[in-house]
Amino acid sequence: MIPKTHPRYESLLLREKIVKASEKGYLADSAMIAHGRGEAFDYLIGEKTTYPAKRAMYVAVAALLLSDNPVISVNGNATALAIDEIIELAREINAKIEINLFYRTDERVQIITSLFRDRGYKEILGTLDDDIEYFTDIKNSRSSASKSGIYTADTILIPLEDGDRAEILKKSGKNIITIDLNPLSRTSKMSDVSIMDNIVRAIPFMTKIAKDLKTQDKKVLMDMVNDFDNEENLKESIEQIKIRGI
Ligand code: PTJ
Repeated sequence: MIPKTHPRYESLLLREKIVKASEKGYLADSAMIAHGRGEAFDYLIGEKTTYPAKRAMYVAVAALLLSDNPVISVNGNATALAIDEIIELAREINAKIEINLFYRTDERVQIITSLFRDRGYKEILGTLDDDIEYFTDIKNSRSSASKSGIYTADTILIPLEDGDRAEILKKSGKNIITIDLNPLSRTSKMSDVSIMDNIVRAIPFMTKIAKDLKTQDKKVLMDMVNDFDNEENLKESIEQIKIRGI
């Protein structure tokens, strides 16, 4: 039991979630390393949502609301840290959710499927019985996607995504939004909108934004998307690390 007075209370709670998920058997072997990397970057930004991240989140939600077939991609870490919040966001923006594992095994897919279905989210995609398509001639799990989900999606939210997989999705012509605490990652650099924030803060904040933006005129949303410069925003995100580090 972690005392609430502990200065690193929130951060330790997240570690506990990751450990429990690992015990349940649905995390990748390297999930804790990925989490630790994220934690280090979060520490550098003071574990708070920065202004450039907020700006990116507004643009991301606008892009998702404008899309015909938006999909939220989930892996082991995202499920462990924010499953309820992801379901809430998906319902708010009318997006699908697809299990998309970098280290895909039937066992992991099965456990994650059950976690979503147990919460009443029956329409989860990327399951063992889903219709799978491949983006490239090389038929491996890196290039696989659900036919009615990521394969035909126009915009995909990919939290904590590996660079190789992000590259395949980008090359297939998708509009890519990432939530990644590392602004220097390949995924952050190649995405159309990169949110340098912790998934546990970003997803609920995006749901709030969606409630607000849903009533906006399409033209306003389109202007938000068109006026956004991801490279510039990432530079500002890196500046935030420098500012807080002084
Ligand atoms: O469940 P799987 O098989 O799909 O595997 C998931 C991991 C995360 C292990 C896999 O995709 C992987 O190896 O990812 P990477 O290449 O380590 O990239 C993960 C990125 O997420 C890193 O840049 C981390 O800094 C970042 N990250 C880690 N935790 C968080 C985070 N970003 C936002 N919020 C976090 N809590």
